[in-house]
Amino acid sequence: MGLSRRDLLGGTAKTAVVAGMGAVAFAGAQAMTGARAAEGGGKFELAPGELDEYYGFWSSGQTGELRIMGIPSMRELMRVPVFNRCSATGWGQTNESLKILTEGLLPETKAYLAAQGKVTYDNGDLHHPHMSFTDGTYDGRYLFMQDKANTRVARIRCDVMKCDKIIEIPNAHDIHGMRPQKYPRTGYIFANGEHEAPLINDGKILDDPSQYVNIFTAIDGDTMEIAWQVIVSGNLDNTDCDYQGKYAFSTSYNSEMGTNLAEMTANELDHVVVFNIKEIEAGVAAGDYQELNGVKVIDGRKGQNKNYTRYIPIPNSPHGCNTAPDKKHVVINGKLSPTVSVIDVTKVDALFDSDADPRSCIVAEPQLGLGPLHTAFDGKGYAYTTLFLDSQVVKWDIEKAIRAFAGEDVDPIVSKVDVHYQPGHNSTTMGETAEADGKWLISMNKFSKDRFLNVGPLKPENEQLIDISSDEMKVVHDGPTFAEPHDSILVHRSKVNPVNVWNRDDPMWEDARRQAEADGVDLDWGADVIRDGNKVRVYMHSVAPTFSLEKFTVRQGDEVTVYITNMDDIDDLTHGFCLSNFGVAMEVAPQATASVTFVAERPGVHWYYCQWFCHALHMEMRGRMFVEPREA
Ligand code: CUK
Ligand code: CUA
Repeated sequence: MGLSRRDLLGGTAKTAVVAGMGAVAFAGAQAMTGARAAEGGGKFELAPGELDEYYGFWSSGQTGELRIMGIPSMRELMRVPVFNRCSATGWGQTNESLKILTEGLLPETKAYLAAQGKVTYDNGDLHHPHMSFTDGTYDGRYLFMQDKANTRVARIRCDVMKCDKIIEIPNAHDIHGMRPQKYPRTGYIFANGEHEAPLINDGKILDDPSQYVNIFTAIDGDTMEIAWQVIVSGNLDNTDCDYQGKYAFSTSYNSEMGTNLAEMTANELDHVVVFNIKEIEAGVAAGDYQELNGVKVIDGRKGQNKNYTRYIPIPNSPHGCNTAPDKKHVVINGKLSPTVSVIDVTKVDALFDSDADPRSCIVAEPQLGLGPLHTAFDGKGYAYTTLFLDSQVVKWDIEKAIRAFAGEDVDPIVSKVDVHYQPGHNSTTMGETAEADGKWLISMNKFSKDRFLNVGPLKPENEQLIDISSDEMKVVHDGPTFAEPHDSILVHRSKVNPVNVWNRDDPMWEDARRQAEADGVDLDWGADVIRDGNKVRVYMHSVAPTFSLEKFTVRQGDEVTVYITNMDDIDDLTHGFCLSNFGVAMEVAPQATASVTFVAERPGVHWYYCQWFCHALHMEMRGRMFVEPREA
């Protein structure tokens, strides 16, 4: 332990020392050397060996994984499989990952999948990754993310950067907007069901939209259990919450509850739903709910005369919902309206305490340009809104927008910059926390068109790095990404502290630990083959460049489980286990255990090999599985 892989491989000791020292070292002697600087801003291209100042946590859309980027260099650092399958790491194949991918599924989903010969979904549509908060800023514990495709919410542990929980949300359909509670801590994860369906969707009601509903869900981020749900009027798109722990806000582009484009866009005004967290908790405590699929469901629809929700009218089809780091304002992005609507959270109490006009909490509604989708912030009073149709980002002054709304003759728009092309989300460094620092903005553009070498009809997305350190925004870097990230967060590296080596006591392989104990085998240093009827359990450890078993024998038709424990404890010394022609492959990082189960239906000699380059003798790190043919 403590020995760096970099030292082992003969890398320069100096680089390793600098890397370990963190931000302070970079601010000094190394700054600007060999790096390109944006005029007026910080450097954005790092010299070899230099580390980024920020982690970028990226959604991947329908790819279903989470990606970790370095910002400002825009280098992709890692991919963390979540809702997808991963050929490299064995996610979706190892017993450890299958447990996470299956244990949170609803019974009817398991039955549906079983009928397809599957145990879990293969796809996911991950739009919104967000970190857990304590006291209004990131705390480095967890990342949470949703799956629009199959109505799930997942959690990643930031200590190891692996997914540890996935739950399917009952009663709701297609989770889209999702945010963690900012204050006092996370706490709740708020999750929007976007698509309308009957509350009990068993086929008795079909083409009768008057009986469809949408569901807002609060999940306990610590236990990953559902705390409560609220039935709303209209649909739910994006969501965010305040810095007081009192309210969550969700946009609705289909207040009409239409089922086609014309119906969904019919009304001049849609709305934002305000959820009163304390009132909902009190309602649940008082028993004012129905229990559906084991979840307490509150009725927060219009006309209930309850204090669970309020509906604020907003111009046609709002989309993004973004709370400013001033802890006071929430920006609702107009999409079909060229405006954004600014809610003052201190004026929201009045909506619940009296019969105040629900729009009395709107304190600004500046006209910014065509197709405002999402807004980010710099902590200096400025907001940055993407204009999808104009292919621009607009920088505007929140205070001036409020004064203009009150009748003063001031223009809130500071500047605009062209982006390439059609931006959706944007994010700023620490911008969704109270510690927004206003250094960098990422514009996540849906179309790249001519910006990269042509790769055929399917083009990458284009994510652009923009220097926002001065009034004039400067696009300084184009970054292609694949299909298709929606959202990202930019987290200062001081907030994130992953380990280099797993702890042998990690709960990730609890089942393997229990099984080894039952088999009387040492999981750490095992080299054992246990037969249990037609089930065979093979325990091996790996130390570069060998597996502890150079061969083992099973019979055709046996159900074989192979447990591999990587007893190397040097950082970056990952091994793998690939059983060729069996479709079996998995990652085993330092001090981890991973296991995989398959049926040995192929007689003969089959090689297993280490598929993670670990040593000069990595090619030799292999062994044989003998499968004795079934007796005729
Ligand atoms: S949504 Cu994609 S651009 Cu799913 Cu956050 Cu707005
Ligand atoms: Cu072990 Cu390659």
